[in-house]
Order: sequence, then C-alpha cells, then structure tokens
Amino acid sequence: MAWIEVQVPDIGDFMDVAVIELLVKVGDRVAAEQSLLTVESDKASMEIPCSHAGVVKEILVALGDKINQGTPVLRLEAEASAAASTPVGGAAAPVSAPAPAASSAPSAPAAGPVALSIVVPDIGDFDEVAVIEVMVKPGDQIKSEQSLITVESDKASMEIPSSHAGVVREVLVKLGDKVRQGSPVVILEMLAGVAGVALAAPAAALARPAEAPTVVSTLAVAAQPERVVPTAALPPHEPGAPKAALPHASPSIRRLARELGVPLNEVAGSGPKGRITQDDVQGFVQRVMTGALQTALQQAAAPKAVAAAVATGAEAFPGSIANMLPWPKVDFAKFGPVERKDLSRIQRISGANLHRNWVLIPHVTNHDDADITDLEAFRVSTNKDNEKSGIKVTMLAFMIKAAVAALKKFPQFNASLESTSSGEQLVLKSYFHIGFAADTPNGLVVPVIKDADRKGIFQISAEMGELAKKARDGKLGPADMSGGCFSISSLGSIGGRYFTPIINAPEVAIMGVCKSSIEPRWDGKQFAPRLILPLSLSWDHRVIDGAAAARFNVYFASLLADFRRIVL
Ligand code: CAO
Repeated sequence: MAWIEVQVPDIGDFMDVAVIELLVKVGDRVAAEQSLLTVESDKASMEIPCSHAGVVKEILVALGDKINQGTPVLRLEAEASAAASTPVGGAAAPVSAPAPAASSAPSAPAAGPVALSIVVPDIGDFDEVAVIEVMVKPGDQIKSEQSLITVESDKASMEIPSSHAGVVREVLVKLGDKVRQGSPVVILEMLAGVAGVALAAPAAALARPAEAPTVVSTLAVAAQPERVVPTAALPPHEPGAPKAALPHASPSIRRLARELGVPLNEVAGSGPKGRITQDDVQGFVQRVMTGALQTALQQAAAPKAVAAAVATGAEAFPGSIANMLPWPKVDFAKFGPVERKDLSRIQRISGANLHRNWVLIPHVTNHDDADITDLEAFRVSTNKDNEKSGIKVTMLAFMIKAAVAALKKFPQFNASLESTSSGEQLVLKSYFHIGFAADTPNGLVVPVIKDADRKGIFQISAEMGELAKKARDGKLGPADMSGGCFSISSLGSIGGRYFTPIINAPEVAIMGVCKSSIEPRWDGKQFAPRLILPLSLSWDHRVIDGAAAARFNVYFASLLADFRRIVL
C-alpha cells in the first residue's frame, strides 16, 4: 500500500486561509475529489478536495490553522489503483509508510494559454434562472470576480461573477436563456496554470488536446444576489460521499446560519447528499420559534440560550425566540368576502430585502426640520428661467447634492459593514452614488444616481427623470439599481410628516423626507411664515451613534436652508 501526503492545491489568490471545518477523520475511507476540509478567507470559503481515494491515516491540520498552496493536509493509505493515477484535485506527494518524510511536490502546473469554461456556481435553492443581462463580450479582458451575467428568478436577481481573470473568448449564453448550477457561461482564455482550476474540474476535463487550448470547467465564485444575500464566496467542491456526520452547506447558507445564530450541525439537510438549504435553515428557526423543538432540545445538547429558555420559560427569558408565538392563522373568509392576489415580482424581491434589513439592522431614526423657504424660491425661479430646456429641477436633486456634502463631512455614513474571517470591517467608500426610492405601479424600487458628486443640479434632475420613467415602465436593469452608498426616500409629493425609512443594506443610513409646509418660525423678533421640510434619518447603530446622526441631520438641514454653504 502506498502512502500519500495530500497537499492543498493551487487555490489562486488565497493566502493564509483559515481552516474552519474538518470534513473527515482518521479511519475514514475517502473517494477521490471528496471534500476534506473547508477554508475561509475574507472573500470566500471553499472546500479542499482529496486528490486520491484511500483511507485517512493522519490529519495534519487543525481548526483555525492557516494554510496555503502546498500545505500538507493529511496522510492517506491510497488504494492501489489510485496511488498510481494522476492527481485530480489537491496536490499529492507520495511518501513512504509508516513514517512518511515531509514532501513538497507541487501540483502539476500547465504551461501556455488555457481556455477555461466558467460555469454557474451553487446558486442555492434556485433551480433554473433566466439570464436578464449579459455584461461581457468576446475580447473583453475581465478581472476575477467581475460580473459576467445577471440572472433572475421569481425571488431575486443576482450577478454571476467570474472566478478567474482572463480574456473572454466566447459567451455561451444569451438574454432569456435559462441556466442552472453547472451551466457554462463563458469560455475564458487565461495564461495561468490550471492547477487551481482543478479544484472543481473533473479529471477528464484536464486532458489537453494537442492543437486546441485546454478547456477545463470551473465554477464561478458564488453568485452575488442583488441586495439579497451580500456574499462573495467560492462554492464548495461537490463532495463524493462524505463519511463524517458534519453539515454540508454552501458558503452563503453558512453565512445565513451564522447571522441567524443557527447551529448548522443541528440542522437536517434536505438537499442533494444531505446538503443544507436555505429552507432548512429557515425551517429550523421557525420550528424553534413555534416551540416545536422544545422537547428535542431538552433531550439533546441544545444551544445554551435556547435550552435555558425552554427550561425556564418566558419569565426568565422573555425575549427568547423559543417563546415567540406562531404566526396567526386566520380564516378571513369567515368574517367577510375576500380576494387573493399574488404579490408582484418587485414586491416579493423588495419585501424580502426590507424584511431582512429591518430584522438584522439595529435601526434608529432621528427627526429634524429644514427651512427650505429660500431654496424653494430659487428652485421655482430656476425652473421658470429654464422652461425651454425641458428639464425640471426638483427638490430631490438639491437633496442629493446635500447628501453628498454630508457624506463627505461624515464618512461613516458612506460605508458598509462587512464580515471577514478576522471579524467585522467597515468599508469606507470614496465614491458617491445616491439612490432614491421610486414608487411604481408594481412596487418600490431604488434607482441610483452614480457619481452624484461630479454632477450638477440640472444633470441630476434630468437623470432622475429618466430613471423614474424607466422605473415606472418596469425597465430598470440591475446596473441602474446597484452600487448605492446612501438613499433618499421622498414622500414629499404625497404628504405626511415623519416616518421611519428602512435602511437599504448594505448601506448604513437613509434619509426620509416628507411634505414641506408653511409653519410659523421665530426669527428673533417675531413669528415668520417659513417653508419647513420634515427630515427622518434612519441609521445603523452598529456603525453610527446618535450624536453623529444628529450632526448629520443638522448639517444636511443647514445646507438646504442656505445652499451657498455647499461650496464652503
Ligand atoms: N414637499 C412638498 N412638495 C413636494 C416635495 C416636498 N418635500 N417634494 C416634491 N414636491 C412636489 C413638487 O414640488 C412637485 O410639485 P409641482 O408638480 O407643483 O412642481 C410634485 O411634488 C412632484 O414632485 P417631483 O415631480 O419633483 O417628484 P419628486 O422629485 O418629489 O419625486 C420620485 C420623484 C420618483 C421620488 C417620486 O415620484 C416617488 O416615487 N416618490 C415616492 C417614493 C417612495 O415611495 N418612498 C417611500 C419608500 S418607503 O416605502
């Protein structure tokens, strides 16, 4: 029997990635390509597959270890046929039994240009999704993680990024095509070796025909659902038949579970090969909430908080989700005639986003007022002077410029929180893309004015008009709605005083504006009639504190009160 030292294969740009999960144990019989461990960087998590079939004799890494290409992972007593074959996934070095010498045989690199077929990665529960945007064309030079296409299901739209940098040789999909996990998206020409690609490539795909460049199959990095699950992660290598009773779930599911505090090893996977799906995680939360798991949790080793809630009841732990009542089920027809209507596609997508944002972000809203008497007079006279231009200057355009100035003065408002392997980080942006909520017959959308800092009031007004029209006509594309730093939701043309806008994650604040009205204001000598605009700023208390929010509002209001301050 030959002993094999299995090493980490070429994992691209990933350096010093932490081992977050061991998927096999000593004595396990593993198949070639079966996942051995999961590693996670700040960008992605991925599973490291085994290069050979055999029996695990020794595991050489522990949870938390940092690994790189070539790090020995385990020693394997290889099955006779496998020991002689070419490595498939991880690199491997033959060693002598029973005390193998350390070896650093590299994974076989490939020379010359390589054509790579980028395929749709694990996109969670989405079975078949339609291509609604193709973002690259043959000849385009693309970066790793650059978006290739946008796909859309009835629940969400998401961008499919490329796992590698290279030049697009061929685009294999067109608008309207239906794709699923594994569907080829583009053929990419790259000069780098293919060893890293082999992470997800079947052995046969590595054969290189003499005249044609090698075509190997790889998965794109995990899809980035547009404002649904903010994640960028390599999908796991599909395991063979995992021996260990450890949970299998994609990176986005792991992240969801972490965010919801769900212990994945207590969740039964209903996906292929026991893989845990989003429904499984949500179902687990639901069962805990309705108390259905109470007995099971008491009998098993339940998470401490839930077990305590179960044991002591609501008095000791009144906020526990274990004590939450189930959603009321009412037969409405018993009380009068009813009509049932499906939610529109936009309502379903925006509803899921709003729900997540409301539940996961600790919102606080500060209210304030801006005296816009002079600005409104200026706006009206500007529109009169420019009647012929066809561009109507709106109050919202001034607010977008004021928001840019306030974001520059208070940069923590122009930021996003991101989870990394070393903890949470604040991403501070040096660009100023401002979203505005637009009401459409099908629901709420948030188009984005890009680079608002570099545009004047006329240009912003014109762009807003175009985007609002596109929104009403249902023609906004994902590119029109992505990249926002801060949003403004104006109900000014409708009415109301103040409200609590929901933050548009991953942004950290949103300005809500209601209808301005003439109010008496003390000018030092007397009450004078002034046009007052009510402001409602919601902010994420993990990133921003109350004093900063109050200062932001005061500054924003001061700019609207005297717009000359914007150039100071
Ligand atoms: N106070 C008083 N009047 C206001 C005002 C305010 N704050 N803001 C706008 N108005 C007036 C304008 O002066 C204009 O009046 P005139 O026609 O007499 O000139 C009228 O309302 C229409 O305004 P507008 O065309 O300039 O539109 P807008 O810039 O205010 O808004 C848009 C554009 C796309 C934001 C808007 O159509 C919209 O969809 N608003 C709803 C947004 C929403 O639903 N937010 C809630 C999100 S949370 O569910």
